[in-house]
Amino acid sequence: MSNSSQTNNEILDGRIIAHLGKALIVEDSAGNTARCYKRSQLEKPAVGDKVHWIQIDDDAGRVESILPRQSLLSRPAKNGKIRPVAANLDQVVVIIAVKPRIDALLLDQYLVVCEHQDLTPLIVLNKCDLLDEKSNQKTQLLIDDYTKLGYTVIKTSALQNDGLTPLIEKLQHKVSILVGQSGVGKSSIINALLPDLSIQTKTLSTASGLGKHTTTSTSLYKLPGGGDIMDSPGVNIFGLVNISEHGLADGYREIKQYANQCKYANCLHIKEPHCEVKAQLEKGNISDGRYQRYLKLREKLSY
Ligand SMILES: Nc1nc2c(ncn2[C@@H]2O[C@H](COP(=O)(O)OP(=O)(O)OP(=O)(O)O)[C@@H](O)[C@H]2O)c(=O)[nH]1
Ligand SMILES: [Mg+2]
Ligand SMILES: [Zn+2]
Repeated sequence: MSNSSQTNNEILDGRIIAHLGKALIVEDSAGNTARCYKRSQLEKPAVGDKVHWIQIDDDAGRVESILPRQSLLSRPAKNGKIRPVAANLDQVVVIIAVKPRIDALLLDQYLVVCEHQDLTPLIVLNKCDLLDEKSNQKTQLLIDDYTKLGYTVIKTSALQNDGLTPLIEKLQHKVSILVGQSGVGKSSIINALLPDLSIQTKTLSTASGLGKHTTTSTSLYKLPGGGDIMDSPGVNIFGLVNISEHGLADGYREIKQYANQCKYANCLHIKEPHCEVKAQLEKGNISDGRYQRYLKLREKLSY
């Protein structure tokens, strides 16, 4: 059990709310935070990890152990290893932006990972204030492809505080992470949801150089109505590491739906005869755009 007494070596409950280089920010059940480092033999921690820790000083401590994780999102690291990013997530909020363009290939990539890791995805299309009538129609067609598949798509403008109410509803009482390319407005959305917070966004930091990620580490914030939201750096956070050829196909809901009707059990829905996926594509029951992106991701993964 956690309490705020300063007895040394007393095991306390906590949760990692930020990971800053070597330092971990741990929050106890009373909401106090401490800057901690981890016991040297401990595995790599992730934001969202529930931990046991001991207090060493007023606001400093050491993480002793990581409690079992309900889920873990990882990303590939430079050395071919996998690095944990966020733990105990209920939901992954994939942010795409109207401008400079909607990166549907990246969106599909995130969705495949969510399907693969059994994480609930939510799609947010931000910067909708930049849509004009023509681009709005085109965008709606793309959105329709996803809603037909059962995905929820919320249109927002962090700039104009639009679309935040339906977003808040989806975030209530859940632990969510915002992912997406650098500059799509992840931090801006969190700032719009939590106006007292003021996380640095690109506008404030253009002086630090173009092309740089504004957010450099993952952090967790509490929503007033219950629920937590994590901001992440705009890196291609999870890649498609460890996803097999068939895993990729299964990550497309519409392909998975028809794959068991293909003649060959190992059909990859490319040029095989009697492929039900191709048949449904020709009938217009599978979106051509989604299918083309499936092929592109195959190429990207060089199967
Ligand atoms: N027009 C418009 N601009 C927006 C909106 N949301 C964010 N922006 C702008 O987009 C830029 C990038 O926003 P950030 O919130 O820093 O983006 P990010 O996704 O957190 O980027 P990284 O931290 O680098 O991953 C800033 O200049 C924001 O002001 C929006 O809804 N409409
Ligand atoms: Mg950011
Ligand atoms: Zn097939």
